[in-house]
Amino acid sequence: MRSEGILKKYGKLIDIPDYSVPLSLAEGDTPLIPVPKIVEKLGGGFELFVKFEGLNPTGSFKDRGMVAAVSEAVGKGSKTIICASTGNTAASAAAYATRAGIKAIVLIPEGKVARGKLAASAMYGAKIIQIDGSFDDALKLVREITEKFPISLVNSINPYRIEGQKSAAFEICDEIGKAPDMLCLPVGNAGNITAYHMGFEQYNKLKNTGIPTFLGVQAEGAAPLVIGKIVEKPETIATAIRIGNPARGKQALEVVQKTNGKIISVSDKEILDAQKILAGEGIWVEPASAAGFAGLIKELKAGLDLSDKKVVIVCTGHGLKDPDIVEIGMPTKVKPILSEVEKILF
Ligand code: AN7
Repeated sequence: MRSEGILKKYGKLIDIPDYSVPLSLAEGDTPLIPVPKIVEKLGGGFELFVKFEGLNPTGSFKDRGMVAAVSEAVGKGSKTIICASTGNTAASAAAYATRAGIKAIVLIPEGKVARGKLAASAMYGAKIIQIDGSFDDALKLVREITEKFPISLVNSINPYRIEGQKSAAFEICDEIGKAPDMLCLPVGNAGNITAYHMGFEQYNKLKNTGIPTFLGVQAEGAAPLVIGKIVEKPETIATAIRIGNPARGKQALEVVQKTNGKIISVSDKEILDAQKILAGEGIWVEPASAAGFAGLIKELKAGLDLSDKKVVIVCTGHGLKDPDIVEIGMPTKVKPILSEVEKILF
């Protein structure tokens, strides 16, 4: 039941210390939406589902990990949490901190955070600090700050973030009855890909549900795991994954190696095209969240055979997070008279 939140729903399967003070904003239990019309457009012959993580309480998948990390932090007596963020982690940290009655400090890269995310951090009352640098610079700083001061770090290098985030893999198995054959998802700091893999492995040991092949997708201008080296100045319209030095990059590479998968990159145009196709099904996701789907399209074009397979694309954040990326154009304005409206209707 959605109102439980993931800690209550999955109990001991999510390994956080007993001293934790369990929180909930009723995160998790996001829908797995079949998209058969998209499958037809892509040639047919397989099943495709969207795990719409944008329907979490703060509009992104981060809530799953954050509820676990903040529950642990509060349990050990932390009065302040801190994170570096391209926006979604910040919003989530801010929400759970205020829910728990503690403070959140968020460090964001200058000028590149989508408006919906910044607005959320402000509304939830976080202290927002802009860094004249990248996400990677911000992450380095929060590591230094937490070494010096009694403040809890809630980026995905915090193991409890991964513990919570793996619940999405449980849900997918619960819904389909087993793991899908393939899982496609965007990769930024590589926490989510690490968490999904852990979740599928754990469920497989318990329930023999299997493990999917992972397709991790980065944006071309921020694809350190594809080119094999740190990107000093990452650039992409998918600002959520504008990350040049992923903290869990090594684990992400292990995941794709173990599951016979791969990490590829897609262009900003491919990301925006994929975003539009999903919106055409009534599923509006933020640009980064369309990257997994963009990668799947690219692989299909390159000859990937998915016959009779079940594929899940993880859409990590809601489209409302980043309304500025949408070209709206000026709606036609008319007088409030039926005949005037009729003139432009047909
Ligand atoms: C919508 O909020 O890193 O590979 O600071 O917001 O686990 O990092 C966001 C990442 C994908 C990548 N999709 O996940 C942050 C941040 C969305 C995101 C990712 C992010 P990871």
